[in-house]
Amino acid sequence: MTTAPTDPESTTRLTACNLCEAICGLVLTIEQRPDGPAVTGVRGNAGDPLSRGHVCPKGVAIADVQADPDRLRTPVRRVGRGADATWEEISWDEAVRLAADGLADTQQQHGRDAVGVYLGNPNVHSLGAMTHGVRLAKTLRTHNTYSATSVDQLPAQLLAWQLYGHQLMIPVPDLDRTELFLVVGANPMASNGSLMTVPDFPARVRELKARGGRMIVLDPRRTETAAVADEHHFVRPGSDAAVLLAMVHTLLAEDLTDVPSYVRGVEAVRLAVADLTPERAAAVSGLAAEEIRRLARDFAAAGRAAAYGRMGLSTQGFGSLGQWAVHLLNVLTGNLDREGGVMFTEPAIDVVGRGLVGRGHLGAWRSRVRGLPEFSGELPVSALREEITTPGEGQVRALLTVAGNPVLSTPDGAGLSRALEGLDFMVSVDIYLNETTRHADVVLPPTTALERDHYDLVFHALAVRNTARFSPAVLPKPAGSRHDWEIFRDLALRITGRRPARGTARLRRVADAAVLRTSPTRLVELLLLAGRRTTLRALRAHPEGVDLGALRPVLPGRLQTRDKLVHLAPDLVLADLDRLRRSLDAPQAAEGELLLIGRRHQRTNNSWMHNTPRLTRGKARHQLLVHPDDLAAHGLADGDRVRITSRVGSVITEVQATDDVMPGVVSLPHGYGHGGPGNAGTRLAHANGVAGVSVNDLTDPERLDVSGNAALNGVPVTLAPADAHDDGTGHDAAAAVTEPTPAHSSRA
Ligand SMILES: Nc1nc2c(c(=O)[nH]1)N[C@H]1C(S)=C(S)[C@@H](COP(=O)(O)OP(=O)(O)OC[C@H]3O[C@@H](n4cnc5c(=O)[nH]c(N)nc54)[C@H](O)[C@@H]3O)O[C@H]1N2
Ligand SMILES: Nc1nc2c(c(=O)[nH]1)N[C@H]1C(S)=C(S)[C@@H](COP(=O)(O)OP(=O)(O)OC[C@H]3O[C@@H](n4cnc5c(=O)[nH]c(N)nc54)[C@H](O)[C@@H]3O)O[C@H]1N2
Ligand code: SF4
Ligand SMILES: [Mo]
Repeated sequence: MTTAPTDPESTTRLTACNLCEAICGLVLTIEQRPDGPAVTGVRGNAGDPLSRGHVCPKGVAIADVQADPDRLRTPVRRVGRGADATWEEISWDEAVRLAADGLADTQQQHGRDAVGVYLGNPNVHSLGAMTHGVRLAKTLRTHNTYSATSVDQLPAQLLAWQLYGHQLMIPVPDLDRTELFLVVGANPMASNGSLMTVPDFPARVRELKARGGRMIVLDPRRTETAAVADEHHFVRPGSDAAVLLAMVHTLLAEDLTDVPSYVRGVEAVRLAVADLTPERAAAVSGLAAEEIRRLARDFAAAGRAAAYGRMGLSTQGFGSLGQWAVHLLNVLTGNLDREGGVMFTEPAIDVVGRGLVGRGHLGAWRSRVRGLPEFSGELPVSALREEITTPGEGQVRALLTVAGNPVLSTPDGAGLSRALEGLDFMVSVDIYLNETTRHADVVLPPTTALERDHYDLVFHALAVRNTARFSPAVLPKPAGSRHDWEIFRDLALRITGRRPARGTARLRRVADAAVLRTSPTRLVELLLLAGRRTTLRALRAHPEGVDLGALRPVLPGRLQTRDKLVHLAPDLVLADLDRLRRSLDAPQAAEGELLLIGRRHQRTNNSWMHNTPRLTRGKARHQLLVHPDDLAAHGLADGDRVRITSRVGSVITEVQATDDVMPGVVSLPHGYGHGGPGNAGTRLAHANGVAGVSVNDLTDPERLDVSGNAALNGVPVTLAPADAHDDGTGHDAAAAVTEPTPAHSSRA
């Protein structure tokens, strides 16, 4: 839609924000300038049926990313290494040749697994990455495929597959109709929701309260979400599974259940949680046994209740058991597939029902060094470093990263950074030079989100309401640029073109090439036709989005299990209960240790929007939050510099005193630790003094959930005043090269 505003040189265009899972509709003001079009205004679109006008500071900063002079617009090749590296602009043809041949040569010489792939978070927010990037990764046919999934929502996918038969069949809280919203380890007031697309969470919570509903938050920190909740309870990091299973224990003991006929396994659950009493949970969590019982009774009595657990519940030592317990609470109280409970979406493009994404599989192969199982084609990213540094057949010698910054976002990032130095070859598809991509031999930057068409294949499928929206590119494709899907196409075609193929393999290659050459927009058009809910033509006529209605009960019909039953007691989680029982008897932290957790802020986006003027201004937010009692016990005061040490590493930063964290718990934000040579993409964070340190220089690749997900939260650390020799960069040179001491494997 183009309107004619008063200024003839400026137009407004509708688009969608692809920065987080809220997928807000935006109204952009675009001015024609001598050097090309510029985004001069970003507003929320009140006409969007899902986001209803919401926009946040990150969404506004999308204009900064577009205008950023440090953003890559041309492929670059690295000359030299480390601090001496320089970057040379090269042509697209040369970049594609260099990248594809480097990967293909490595596979030819050392086998397929010698190339590793890491797919970062923005892939799920790009249509072209979903339609074509995934194909490129498959083309490489390597077992060494990794993604941000295993530092994020892996337990949620694993449990969805086990219970409902498909890894993306994840029930969404029916927030607009629930009466009791139980939030465990999530901070949607800052994150805008995750695995729950709820644009304008603040307004939706106000509506929940206005209709007499309640929100209850369990979190070791009094977060922005806790601050607006009716109840907030501190829980010790990593103790949620014990608390939630004790709630399940109470439901079963007091006969507060209402289980649908298509559910199997209730008796196995009863047996499994028989000894997991509120008293035992109280001892490890800090939440009183009577409170745990009351929470269970309130949840059962609410009629319409939704339990929801996110990052803080997934990325800890018992992530899968915690997610399982959340499902149990919903299913046992009859809140699965109930209005106001947790429900499944019916998106216009049904990635689940149409099998566009596979159901899931586990353990089809294992990582070479540690023997960790794959899930749905991916190995846990906590294993990536050792797969690069451990010699032998199948060693990763070349790496492709796409839209990811694992040096800042995965455990022992500093160690991974050193490992990347040792690769024979590395390619990154990314719009910035940063802590990860600066190690690449060649970086291929795609067009920006505003320069390409978008249809959200993932987040409509996780939204609190069924809607569909197609956003045509709002800015012209710059001359000589390439869309991400074109980069994936060109790399894939060149890599396969070098492999000999005869007979059926040859036919398959021709068919694959035809799909690779089809644009994402055309694929969306075909998928919409097949889904029969709406058409691309209808969506083009309504760029604000089309409402397809509130969520509806769809079970058991929509279950993806072969027998159309919900399997409530999978062996996988039952087998992990003994580990939980052992943890109930052992202290989580040794004498003098504190438990480290992460956090997000409304004005940051993982590791990568730290070069926008809008988001790097103002108060610093990178400090370590510490309870005043713990500060006093360490002889520290607010604002002091402190050395934080874990098994894996050591960093130095300032402390901030606050009783918003529970005693014994400290918090560092994730996605910080910028600066250093070659990181043009985070230059401003450094310049403005808000670079901070990386929490993932402290997190431990040995601490895993049973799913293989990293236990990023609840990391034991010690604090000490930083002495005069500390260099102040936050990256202590001596600590960085110290080899880690052996893991306390019992603790993870
Ligand atoms: N300790 C700790 N660690 C965490 C977390 C935590 O809470 N605590 N959170 C975890 C979570 S939830 C996640 S999702 C991960 C994120 O981990 P990653 O996905 O590895 O990291 P991001 O910071 O999202 O980096 C995104 C990269 O994509 C690039 N990029 C941005 N837009 C585009 C684009 O359009 N195309 C391309 N090709 N590239 C683009 C950016 O420049 C950046 O390099 O971090 C995880 N790590
Ligand atoms: N502004 C902003 N929004 C974002 C992002 C961002 O970087 N910035 N990232 C996006 C991404 S990729 C994701 S995955 C989502 C994540 O969305 P959320 O999960 O809502 O976000 P987090 O802030 O990571 O919330 C995790 C919470 O868990 C708590 N926690 C930590 N350990 C434990 C524990 O052991 N038990 C319990 N009960 N709680 C614990 C933390 O204190 C924190 O409040 O946010 C998305 N939205
Ligand atoms: S909440 Fe903010 S970052 Fe997320 S989609 Fe909306 S505007 Fe974008
Ligand atoms: Mo994430």
